[in-house]
Amino acid sequence: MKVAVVGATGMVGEVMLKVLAERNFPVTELLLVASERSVGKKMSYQGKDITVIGLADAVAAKPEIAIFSAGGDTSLEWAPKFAAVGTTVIDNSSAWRMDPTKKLVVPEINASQLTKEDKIIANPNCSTIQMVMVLAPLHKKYKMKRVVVSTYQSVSGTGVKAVQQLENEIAGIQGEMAYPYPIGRNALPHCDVFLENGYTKEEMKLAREPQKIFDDRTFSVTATAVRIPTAGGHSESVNVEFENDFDLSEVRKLLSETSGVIVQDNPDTNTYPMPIYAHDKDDVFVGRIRRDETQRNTLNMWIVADNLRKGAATNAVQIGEYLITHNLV
Ligand code: A2P
Ligand code: 11C
Repeated sequence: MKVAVVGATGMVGEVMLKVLAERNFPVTELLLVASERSVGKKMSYQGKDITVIGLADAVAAKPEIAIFSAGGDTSLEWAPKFAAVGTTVIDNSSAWRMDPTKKLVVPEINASQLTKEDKIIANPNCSTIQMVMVLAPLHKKYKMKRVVVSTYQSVSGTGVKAVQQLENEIAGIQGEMAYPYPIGRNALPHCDVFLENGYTKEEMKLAREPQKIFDDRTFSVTATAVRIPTAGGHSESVNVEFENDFDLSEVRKLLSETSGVIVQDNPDTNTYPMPIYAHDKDDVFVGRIRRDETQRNTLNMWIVADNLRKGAATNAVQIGEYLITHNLV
């Protein structure tokens, strides 16, 4: 496969290259693509130096697959140009997610919808992916009615500038600010921009994307998204009300049998998911599984994953693997 990574010099791009190599993705030629600022720069992949190229040259090379993580504007402008030359684009930005003509895919849940005709495929938001990975088997069994989620998101979700802000604050250095306030020793109830309804864009992604992924509008999700001074890994407190009652040991069994989900849940040994443990792992971790004692058929959980891995790069690479193994590219 001739594969292009668009946004190769960015935070997700860097993890993308790591994941492609680790999973032995069948790459015959790798095109590393970034902005004009980076064209000509050399990057290494599996011990080989590759020169970064621009978008127009990448389109002209007609890769079979292009994995985009270069921001929504770049995706909106360039994904259709790749699609027009026959490339299948897997896009990490929010540009195409809610477009009714595009599929929003978490391979473990809904990759079977994909066909050869899907030339632009959307990767969901990081905090959505880790939540739906855990909700999917439970929804199938007990039918969700309503989800209340509060997130504790790492600065890596914002990008390099935010990671730098946190590092500068820790080192006591004055530098450029990615957030309107200090992030060290703080918590900002503000992820992405505010919308007219008073919610942030991140909160609305959590509310809307799961319905599209499950192709089901019979349940609702409400969210509060918070940025905390963690370097890698998003955490979520998730409260789910089901139509049907559940048995806690059956919930744990169902989750432990779910591919890509690891149950870490033992209060006796202080075992629960944490970003420090999920960092650099492809799985989604769930723990603190307990019944909400204030309401019928309702469950509380704590879900953690590496937002740059399953939340972004790993999920995109898994979509690519699905396309190849099912002859869709
Ligand atoms: P560059 O490094 O040349 O700016 P991050 O989200 O970590 O900031 O990374 C964004 C990625 O998207 C980088 O690889 C960046 O390249 C790339 N990028 C940003 N704007 C463009 C653009 N207009 N065209 C192509 N790539 C872009
Ligand atoms: C964050 N979820 O942590 C964001 C990052 O829509 O793909 C990814 C933004 C997106 O702030």
